[in-house]
Amino acid sequence: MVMKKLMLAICAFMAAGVMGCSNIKKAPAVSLKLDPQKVEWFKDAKFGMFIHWGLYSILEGTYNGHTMPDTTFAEGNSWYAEWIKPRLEVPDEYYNGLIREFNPVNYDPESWVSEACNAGMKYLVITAKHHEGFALWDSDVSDFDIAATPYQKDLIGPLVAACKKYGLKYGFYYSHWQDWEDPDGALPYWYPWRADEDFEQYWQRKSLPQVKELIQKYDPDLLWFDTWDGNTHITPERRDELIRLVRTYSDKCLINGRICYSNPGENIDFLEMHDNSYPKEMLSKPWQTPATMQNSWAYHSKDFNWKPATRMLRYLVSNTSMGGNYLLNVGPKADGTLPVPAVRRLREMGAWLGANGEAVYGANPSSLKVADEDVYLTEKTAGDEKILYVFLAKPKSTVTIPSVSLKDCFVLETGQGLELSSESGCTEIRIPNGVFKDNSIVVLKAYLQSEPK
Ligand code: FHN
Repeated sequence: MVMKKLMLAICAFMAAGVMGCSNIKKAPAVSLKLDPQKVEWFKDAKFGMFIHWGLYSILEGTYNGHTMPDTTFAEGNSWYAEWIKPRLEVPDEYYNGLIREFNPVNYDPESWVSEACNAGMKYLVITAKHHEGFALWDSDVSDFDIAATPYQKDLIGPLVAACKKYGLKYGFYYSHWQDWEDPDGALPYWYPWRADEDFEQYWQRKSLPQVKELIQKYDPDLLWFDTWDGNTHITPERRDELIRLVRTYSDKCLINGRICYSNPGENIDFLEMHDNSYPKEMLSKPWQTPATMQNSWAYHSKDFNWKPATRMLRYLVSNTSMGGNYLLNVGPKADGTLPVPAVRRLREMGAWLGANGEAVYGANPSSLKVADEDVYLTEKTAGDEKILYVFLAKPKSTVTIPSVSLKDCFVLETGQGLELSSESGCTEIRIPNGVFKDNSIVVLKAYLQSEPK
């Protein structure tokens, strides 16, 4: 295997020398813009599962008696367990040696996918390679991959097969910039800046070829690249080179804005917010919030900061009302099992969506506004009728919808009819106390009266 990769690298190097550039640069010209119709599924889907899984999962946020966050280290003040290597100063030899321990014998991709489906999620995004540099598939251009573990078997292929079987869209997180194992990959900001000509080596030798591999081997529905504020090596030229590569080998794969967070350009397919960040208004493109269930993305056995399902549902509803998606993370354990608190929350969210999903999936933001931060609105069109959905995150006795007249208003889950009254062109909905039986979000459904012709 090592030999195979060495040979491939030599061939690529020789070809680049003979042709003066890599094969990737020779790809035929393609439009950098994807047909907007191909983003429609994403806009309708609203809710996806993010999965952070890699060698870091073995450490579970603790190394050598130190648990993150640990301020005795200069950069140790973070809960992000997938950052344990640089933050708790784990030596390279030790960290990269974890490859000899990674053996997820309980990995059952169908059970992951069925949990995602039962939670009401419509797509899934897994860290094919995070900043640590480790590939969850047998990569042709790197030996720091699953083939070098005791497990040996590809982890991505069976997950893709399970997604196809259950009808879930799937995508890959790929750390195209940070790579802490590659001698030329970018490092965290407190390390010396990688010289641009060195980074270019990594870019051509590993980053671009691995993205091409992921597309050619697995045909993903989306690619999730990762940069954030501040300086990166991702110039507009490299951003466009990567977009071109994706468009050359896939005519459907969506690209997120974090390919170059500070300058995503016009050709990405959706904007990606900062971690756990929720805009207060509509944005110019489809967008998504990547969100944690705990503080950490990767499994962290001492991070007990689990968010309640009701709070996470509120984030989902809030995003939906403003045209955004919610990509909620799960950090599996190194053995391949999902943490119990994550599963419980997924099932609670799925139960709520089972009753109220009609108001979420395929729904659009409403042009109507209610001046109450505990009320969210979405709209749908069904034939000639316009439907308004009103989400009540806190108990209320009345809600006034301005500038419209409504008819047939009822509680979506139970069908209980509600009284309406009109005044000065507004409609007041009266809600009996008994509607709020627990602390879950209550959804009302009403029809908008059409204007007289
Ligand atoms: O550094 C990563 C982090 O580990 C995690 O993957 C998140 C997910 O949005 N992205 C980066 C930080 O924003």
